[in-house]
Amino acid sequence: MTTATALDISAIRAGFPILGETVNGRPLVYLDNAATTQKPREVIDALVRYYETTNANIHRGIHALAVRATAQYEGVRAKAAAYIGAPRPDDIVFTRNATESINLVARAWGDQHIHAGDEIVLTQMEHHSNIVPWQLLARRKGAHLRYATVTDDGYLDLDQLRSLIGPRTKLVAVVHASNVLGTINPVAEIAAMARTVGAAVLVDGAQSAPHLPLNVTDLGCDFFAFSSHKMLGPTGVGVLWARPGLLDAMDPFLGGGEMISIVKPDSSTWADVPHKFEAGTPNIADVIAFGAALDYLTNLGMDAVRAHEMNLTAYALDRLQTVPGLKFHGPANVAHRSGLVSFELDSAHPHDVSTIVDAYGVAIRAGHHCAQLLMRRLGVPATNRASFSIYNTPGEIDVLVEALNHVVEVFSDGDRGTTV
Ligand code: C6P
Repeated sequence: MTTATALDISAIRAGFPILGETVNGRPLVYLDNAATTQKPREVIDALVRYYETTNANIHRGIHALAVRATAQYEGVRAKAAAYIGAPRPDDIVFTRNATESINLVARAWGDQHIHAGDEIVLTQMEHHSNIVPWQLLARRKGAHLRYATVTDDGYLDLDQLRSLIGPRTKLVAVVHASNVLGTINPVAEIAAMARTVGAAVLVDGAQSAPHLPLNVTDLGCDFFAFSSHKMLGPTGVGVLWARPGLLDAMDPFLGGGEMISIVKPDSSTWADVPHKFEAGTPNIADVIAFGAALDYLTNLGMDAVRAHEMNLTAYALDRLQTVPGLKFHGPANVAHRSGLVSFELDSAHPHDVSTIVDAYGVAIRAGHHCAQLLMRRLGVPATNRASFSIYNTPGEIDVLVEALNHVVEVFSDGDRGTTV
């Protein structure tokens, strides 16, 4: 393990109230951060402060609280833009989650631009959120889906991907960091391939926005989708960024209050972007608390976050290999992977593994991780997954390894039935 880390992990941990919890009589070891992260005091306080001092509907009232709430909400739009290196806050739309952001594009952009016979290129490592909306669109339009394959060592096969992109390709939709393999895909290179045929590029950033320094302009994509709850913020807030000009040209996704300019009996005109895409009262409180999460990560510095999580991943890969019968998935090179490790034990089903390590206070995920195409490619029904955040420590990985060794003991013939 490399030692350089700029983060003061003890101080960070002290600011996450939930990390003081015990589970099954043991200190909580929370290693399910790819599912959702825990929240720092700053985010929890921002949520409470909003309801105690500010609560009002936004963009509607001219009273003081409405003005205050509107300013705070719109301030987060600017913070979200800055966080991903986007030039204009108005290209940020708040949604409920990354899933809704992708569905918004499939409806509002896809219905306009995808026609019968067109092709949408996806990859075998996509989360269902970046597959099913395109299946629905393809079915509506008579379009076709093409899948880039994954190599045995956990990378996208870029030559095969290139061979899929042709004159019929209208969209390439790709995950930035896989939620199963951890693989960080070369999005800028893929976007350049798409450009050669004039195809649009959507990046699912749900697992990269929490972990990597980002610049959407450098990535060269048209759409970038991510979720607040995976990056220390509250649930119920997603972000869609679109390249300047794209949102203006798109039809609305949902209709209702606040997204209109003029309503007549048979037709309406739309508000300017981004409000055209935020129908109804949005999730004001959680967006404002998401602003505190963005401040928190920005203050830590995403280079330091990335360095810490790379160290943890390198340590985890090293230590997990000492567990008898354990196989992990994804690239061996930590520079190409984000902060998670999926693995299986040859002696036990992932759900049993997860249950037994829970007795040690360790939270890991078991299942197909909403990536059934990838499970099929890996030839497994499910995996276990340990995923890291800024507050995790090598000592916590040691507890996981101790618990996994116990699983191996429990499922080995001589020692069946051992309890924790
Ligand atoms: N992955 C996981 O445990 P939502 O649910 O909309 O916030 O995020 C969806 C999503 C999209 N893309 C990727 C790559 C993801 O990992 C996720 C969410 C969680 O892996 C829940 S299945």
